Amino acid sequence: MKVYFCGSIRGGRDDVHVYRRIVQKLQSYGSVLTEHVSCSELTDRGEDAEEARGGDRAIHDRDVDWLHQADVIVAEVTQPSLGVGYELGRAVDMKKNILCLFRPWSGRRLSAMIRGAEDGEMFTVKDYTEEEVEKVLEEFFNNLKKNFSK
Ligand code: 6K6
Repeated sequence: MKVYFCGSIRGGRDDVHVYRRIVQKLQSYGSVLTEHVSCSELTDRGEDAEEARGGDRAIHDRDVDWLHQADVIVAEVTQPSLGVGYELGRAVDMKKNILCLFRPWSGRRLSAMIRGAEDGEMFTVKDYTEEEVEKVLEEFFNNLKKNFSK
């Protein structure tokens, strides 16, 4: 299974430790196309080797290509990020299976365009605490496997 993980980069890197924990768990279900999003060395400043290679267009085109390849999209949406919102919009259009993870204890309120996109089928929004993250992912992937085998 190919998993596309979305997390804030230029939107701010405060939650990178949570991204790391999510990606570690996701790797037990398949290959994570966007493992770099969880790397603590990747800052929000844009001084990244990948940028030097091809700039923002190369990043965009490669990520959209990976979105097409992905079987499932998992996004941590507590830290607002334009890029993550864009990826989710594109993924909806591609009819991908999507899980959005939000931590209400952050004091933030999730965008209505994400919360309101929940449809009980392909687009799931799950409120969680950091301690619960592995359990929440287990539940989601167990259900996903059941639906795949139907
Ligand atoms: C490093 C530091 C800043 O920019 C970089 C290299 N950029 C990116 N490399 C890979 N994926 C990226 C990059 N910038 C954005 N993305 C994609 O958008 C990721 O898949 C994230 O899920 C999302 C983050 O968007 P912003 O708007 O928070 O950057």
